[in-house]
Amino acid sequence: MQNVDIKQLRDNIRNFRLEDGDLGSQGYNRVLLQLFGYLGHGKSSFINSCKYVLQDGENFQEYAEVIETDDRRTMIRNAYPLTDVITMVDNRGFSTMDDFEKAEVYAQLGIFIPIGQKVDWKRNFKMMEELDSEFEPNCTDFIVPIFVYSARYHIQHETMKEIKLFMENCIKMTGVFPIIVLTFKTRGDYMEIEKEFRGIGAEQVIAIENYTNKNHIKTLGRTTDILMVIDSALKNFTIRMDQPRNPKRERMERKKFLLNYIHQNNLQKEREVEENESDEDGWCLVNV
Ligand SMILES: Nc1nc2c(ncn2[C@@H]2O[C@H](COP(=O)(O)OP(=O)(O)OP(=O)(O)O)[C@@H](O)[C@H]2O)c(=O)[nH]1
Ligand SMILES: [Mg+2]
Repeated sequence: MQNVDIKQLRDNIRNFRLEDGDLGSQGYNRVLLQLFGYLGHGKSSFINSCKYVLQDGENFQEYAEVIETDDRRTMIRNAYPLTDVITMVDNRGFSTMDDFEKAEVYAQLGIFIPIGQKVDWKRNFKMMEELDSEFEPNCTDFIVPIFVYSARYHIQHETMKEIKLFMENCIKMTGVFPIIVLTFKTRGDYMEIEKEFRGIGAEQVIAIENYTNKNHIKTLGRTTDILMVIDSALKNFTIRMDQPRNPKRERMERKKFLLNYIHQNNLQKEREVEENESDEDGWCLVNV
């Protein structure tokens, strides 16, 4: 990977145009790199790193706020343009990855929740109503999901099984297998974690070390790794554009999938409440 020409890679990204394929841009006007993942795994830092490697010089700036403490987190889904046609979105990190959070992530990934809005992880599926009254559907963004995971944390087998199902739904919401970005490359056994992700079908797993306020001397390896992530995202766009696409229909299908997912979860939760209530009734009868 270190033989890649950084200047070439950077120029390709800076000059990337959506209409260069044989079939043109097919209605898309932006590639949206949607970052998601657990709290504090380096999503905001990754955005700053991407902006940094695309600019000349070593004047590091914090575009996306990086949080050093556990009590303040990225709350608002902000968009950060990298070029005229490539934008990154800093989604709110999830903590438990329960059914509510998952549904919210699917809605964020599919851009069924407007960008620039504060995200409250709701303890219900109220977003279904919001989805139904969607005002201006967004059919012009080509979404590439990027799952950010810190190489400092080993993944349990059971959690990996859950992540696999989660990834499958992310594909349904975007049409693309999430690119896995392993942050903190020098702080953990990233090869082991890479193997785990490849084991669940991930094709693009790239370990990186983010540039941060404290440490931003540009090095060949770090810069190349980060540019490779953006380059991989664009390759996903290029390959999907080989086929005729219908952005409106694809979005309709995603919405259908999301509504059905939420509906099924609602039913499941109602069943659980009913079961609990009948257990309690049974308990009362036994104890009168
Ligand atoms: N050494 C090192 N530190 C990192 C790396 N990535 C992030 N950090 C640090 O990890 C902490 C959390 O990083 P953030 O970028 O705020 O993480 P986040 O995923 O945006 O967090 P939330 O918004 O809370 O979900 C900060 O102190 C960063 O400086 C990395 O690759 N290497
Ligand atoms: Mg953040």
